[in-house]
Amino acid sequence: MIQSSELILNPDGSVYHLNLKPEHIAHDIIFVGDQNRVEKITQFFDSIEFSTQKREFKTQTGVFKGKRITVMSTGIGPDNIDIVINELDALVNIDLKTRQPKQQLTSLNIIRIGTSGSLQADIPVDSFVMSKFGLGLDNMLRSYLIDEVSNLEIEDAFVKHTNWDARKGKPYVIACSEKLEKIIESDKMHKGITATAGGFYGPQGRVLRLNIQDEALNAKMDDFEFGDNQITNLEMETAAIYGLSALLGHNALSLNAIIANRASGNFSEDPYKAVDELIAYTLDKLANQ
Ligand code: R1P
Repeated sequence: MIQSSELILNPDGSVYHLNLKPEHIAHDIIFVGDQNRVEKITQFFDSIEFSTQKREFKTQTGVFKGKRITVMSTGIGPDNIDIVINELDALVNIDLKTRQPKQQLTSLNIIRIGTSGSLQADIPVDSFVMSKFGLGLDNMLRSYLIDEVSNLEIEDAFVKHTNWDARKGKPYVIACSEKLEKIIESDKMHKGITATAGGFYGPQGRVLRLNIQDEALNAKMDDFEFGDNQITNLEMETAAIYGLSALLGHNALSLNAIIANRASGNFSEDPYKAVDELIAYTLDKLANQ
């Protein structure tokens, strides 16, 4: 039995941070970072059966063209992803009354619709990136036993290429769900490795008033190659989503609208438009799979 200090439930039986009970979620789930992006998606739904919000975690479940979908905001960063995916998994794979893991496990389909900065000059603002791999620079996943799901070859090549300082912890690499990749892909999507940082400024090479440990890191990421894969973009959730999903048996795919180009220094003139287009693209693919 999982102790109540380990799997915390609210007085109404919902999971602690997400405020959700098992019946509130669909098995197809869209993650967004920003809580205001949830309704930008569900405004297109035929109906909405459930809404709730606690802190930055806003959830709505409804039906889009006959398909039941849950949309939820994860807030910013891998630490939030640890909360969101563990609590979602508990909703489907732990019996909350007996506090025992279920015998029959359920796989969720999780698609992130995010915003991100491109590292490549030829991936311009307002384009879309699908992450073949997540490259975690954040360490969150290293609290788990990840050897069975992580890609040691890419990790070691990246550590060597960047002369990575071991004091920052070892980067981890996790692949996307091939099943979801096939449903969502098209020639509109750039594909590559998405680097996930544990912060927005120093961890992504931004210098305001503090010196950073490796000023050349973004340039080194820009020219890293592994087979056909380049590091396309930098954001704060993808690798953590891929890692926990792989460990728990869920399918995950991350899509990002590129709103900044870190190589050229450009920022989108209309970042909301790019996100709206990615939302429309993703919903269309999900409905027509
Ligand atoms: C930083 O501004 C946030 O924006 C990006 C980053 O990953 C981080 O969460 O994604 P979202 O727009 O999906 O939140």
